[in-house]
Amino acid sequence: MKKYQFLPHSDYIEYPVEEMKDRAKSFYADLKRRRTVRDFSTRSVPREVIENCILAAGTAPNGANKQPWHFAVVESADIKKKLRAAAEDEEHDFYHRRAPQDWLDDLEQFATNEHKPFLEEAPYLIGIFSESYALDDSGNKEKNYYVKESVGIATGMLITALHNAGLATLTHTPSPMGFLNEVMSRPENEKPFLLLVVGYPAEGVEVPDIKKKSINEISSFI
Ligand code: IYR
Repeated sequence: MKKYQFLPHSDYIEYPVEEMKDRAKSFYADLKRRRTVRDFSTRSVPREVIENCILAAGTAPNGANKQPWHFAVVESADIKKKLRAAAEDEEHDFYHRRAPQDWLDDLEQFATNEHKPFLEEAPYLIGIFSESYALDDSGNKEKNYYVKESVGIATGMLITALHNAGLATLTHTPSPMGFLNEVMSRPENEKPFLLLVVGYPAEGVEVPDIKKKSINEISSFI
């Protein structure tokens, strides 16, 4: 097993306490502005922005540095069309047959439904896949660790990076989403995690008036 060389962590920056407080506060203020939108503009976004946001996501902490993720970025109108058709099929089944009433009740306030025009309208769809195992150059299986945790963290960082760049996202979770492998030509060691819709919000878009839990509700200091 190869051993890493250890180097001084010269990229680390410690901020003076007052600056640390300001940075934490302003980062929260900026992240608080992030909202999921369900209507996207068809305006194009430079590929370079998407690439840098994916590179940022790829810096996520992960099990044994296996980096068990793949980001399949869809630009092709033809693939978007196929994804929309497949997702709408599954979602129709979800909204009209499979979803239990309490789940539908919880979703009602967000006005979601089985129609997914954003899958064709947004300039980018990013299929996020988790590698349940890796394959080496000779096709042998290699173990990955904490795959869901790793991919979940990377996805959060991707959403944050995209927001920071001034783009909106929608975390779309078609269920089941096995069709993503076929439509996006991904191998069987990759499991679809979610589909991230990326672009500018449609003009005049509205978002539900939701509230976030308070610090006391989401944390305890013991
Ligand atoms: N996957 C469906 C339903 C859905 C589920 C949850 I939980 C949401 O927060 C939003 C939607 C869909 O994408 O429409």
